[in-house]
Amino acid sequence: MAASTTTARTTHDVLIIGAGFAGLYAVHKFRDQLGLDVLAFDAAGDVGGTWYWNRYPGARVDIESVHYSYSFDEDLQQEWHWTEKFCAQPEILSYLGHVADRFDLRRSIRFNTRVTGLTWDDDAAEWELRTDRGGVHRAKYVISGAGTLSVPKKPEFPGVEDFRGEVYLTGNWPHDEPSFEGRRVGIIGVGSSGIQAISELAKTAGHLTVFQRTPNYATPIGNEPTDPAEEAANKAGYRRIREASRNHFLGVPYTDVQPSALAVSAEERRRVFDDRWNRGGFRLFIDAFGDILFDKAANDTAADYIRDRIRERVHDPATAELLCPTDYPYGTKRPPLETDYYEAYNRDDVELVDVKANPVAEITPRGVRLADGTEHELDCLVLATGFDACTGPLLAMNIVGRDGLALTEHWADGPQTYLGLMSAGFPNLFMITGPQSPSVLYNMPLAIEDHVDFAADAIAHLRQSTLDVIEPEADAERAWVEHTNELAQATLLPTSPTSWYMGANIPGKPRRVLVYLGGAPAYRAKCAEIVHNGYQGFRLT
Ligand code: N01
Repeated sequence: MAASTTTARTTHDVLIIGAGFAGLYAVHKFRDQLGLDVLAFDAAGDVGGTWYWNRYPGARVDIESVHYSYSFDEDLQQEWHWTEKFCAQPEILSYLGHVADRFDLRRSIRFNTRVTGLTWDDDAAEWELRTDRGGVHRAKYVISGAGTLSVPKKPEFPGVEDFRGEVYLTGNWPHDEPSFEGRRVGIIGVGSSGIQAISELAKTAGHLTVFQRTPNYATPIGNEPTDPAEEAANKAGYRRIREASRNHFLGVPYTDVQPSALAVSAEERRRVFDDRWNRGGFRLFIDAFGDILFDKAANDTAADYIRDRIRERVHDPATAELLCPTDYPYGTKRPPLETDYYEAYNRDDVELVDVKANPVAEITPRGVRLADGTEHELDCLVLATGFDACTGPLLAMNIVGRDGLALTEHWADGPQTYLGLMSAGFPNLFMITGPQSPSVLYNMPLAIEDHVDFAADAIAHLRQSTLDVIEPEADAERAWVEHTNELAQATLLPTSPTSWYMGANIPGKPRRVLVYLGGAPAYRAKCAEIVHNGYQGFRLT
């Protein structure tokens, strides 16, 4: 993709940050449906957003592709064919490329262009956006589609720059696929990325060393090739499927959840867990019993079940025990989905190293040295160590709002938003799937469409009313922050010591819930009510 070379000063109606699911839909919505003059930016060389960067072996969606896709255009959803139930990264990237072609979106996007600053000009009532290519662009409205899991956590291991082998970040994987054939590979991190990568790396590496700090509750994804009959039925019923998805907590049309794991017999519980385990996806987490995320005793039944299944799959009992999470409830860290993950540890050439008991002390030129002095010699090191989630992408852009207020200052104690969409003091800046919205706990493409539609309706409303500015009232923002915190306190989430949901994976990051835990339907109803009441809680001027 040819990069734009302009350092020009330009003015538009809407500036859009990102060319992933959010940015692409925003370009289409504002340019083609509202008829506005838009310009978008992405640091990447082409469209794709998170699916552009996360191209590590095994990268795959964990919500069924038929659901994890745009719903805004009937022809698009009818014409596209997914080859698998849960598609791998290259296919998702092709899909986003197809969307860009179909709606001719690339002509409105400057690629290889990173947004380095965004400042509100109160006199002109518009934003000034600066890029690393020297561009200065102005617009009344800014849509951030900068993503939620798009800023990889900085490597926190001393000596990493002196390692003589190759270092790869799952969240910023090279385009030329590295070869691991016959090589000594180490990987740090067993979250969703690590687990997907380990399952694949185990097949090719000469020797794979997995450095695990906190084991995870991974359950089967249940991937399979697309069944033509099922595809035809899905396409015929897409309208109903999307409606059911939008009325579900997680944005998927699952319907079998029972109220309580504690209200049924042990046999019935086992039957439900077996059924969800065998069908795969997030069913065991979200479609088994409704109290798993809220009641520790209910959660224990699911956690015990998963641990039993891990022990069945891993031959060496000591390794199996090391892979069993014991010190945090199931689902309080994002549960990964897997294919043959646990079986990888039955191979002679895969070794599991416990870096909770014996932490990584440093990266040496030859490999990884642990606190007790043991050194693991490696040719390649893969860091699957996660992201500065939800707030990181926004705080990285040097955003300065009304009266010189920096977003970093306003959010010093954690994100302050209204609806997870706007922040007081930052007028006309819409943060698509921002912190304190359902975002990563909602099917992302649908969450994105809802937010972009909200922003488009708000802007259309302003224009019809010959108004210029929408901004949350400070009281409404305070109440929303309180509400999201209260919702989190009613769940088991705050009990996890390292979950990125709570900002707990980044040293020094305030421990605040980063997602809205009331579920997508309640959130959508709240947004609709606010609009119905004349954008209640927003100041329109
Ligand atoms: O990151 P993570 P991720 N020493 O934060 C370990 C989405 N996603 O990239 O738990 C040793 O989950 C850390 O250990 P601990 C999905 O929402 C989706 O895997 O902090 N270890 C943990 O094991 C997901 O939740 C898909 O003790 C260190 C790991 O690194 C989110 O992205 C695929 C360490 C980080 O796990 C993030 O997933 C991939 C240290 N100093 C991602 N620092 C799909 O399937 C960190 N770790 C769609």
